[in-house]
Amino acid sequence: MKKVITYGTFDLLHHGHILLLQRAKALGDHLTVALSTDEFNRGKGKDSFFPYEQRKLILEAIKYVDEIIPECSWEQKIADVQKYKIDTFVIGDDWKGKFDDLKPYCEVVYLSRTSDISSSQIREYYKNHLVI
Ligand code: C2G
Repeated sequence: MKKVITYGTFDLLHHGHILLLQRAKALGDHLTVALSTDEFNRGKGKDSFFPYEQRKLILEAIKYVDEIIPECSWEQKIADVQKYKIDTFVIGDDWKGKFDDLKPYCEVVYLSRTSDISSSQIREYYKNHLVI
């Protein structure tokens, strides 16, 4: 069984996230998502709209996702790859090159980011179109 892992916040889930998860799963038989905790998000300078438990519940409903683990730190990736016997690490190419340190441990794949959508765009839209 070929195991794939990816990491992210996956807030305000949109088609960019789905296309990433779909392509990641297509690279193997089992996809683990390491989901950024709320605390780790704050460290990333992100304040997600949905808290961890709700982002996890939403991801669990996605057919491409087989397992969800918490992402609590930048440094956990090598340990995750070894602990979960991961063959392939996948992430969007907005991170291109940033995780090449994983290459001795697993295949590293950067997939093209979907350009026309982002969670911050969605947040901005609702901020400007909020009708009270
Ligand atoms: N993504 C994408 N297209 C978009 C938006 C996001 O392909 N329009 C991808 C990102 O490249 C990433 C995944 O979807 O692979 C999740 O994106 P985010 O939730 O924004 O995650 P990020 O903040 O990039 O966190 O340790 C790695 C970090 O946790 C990654």
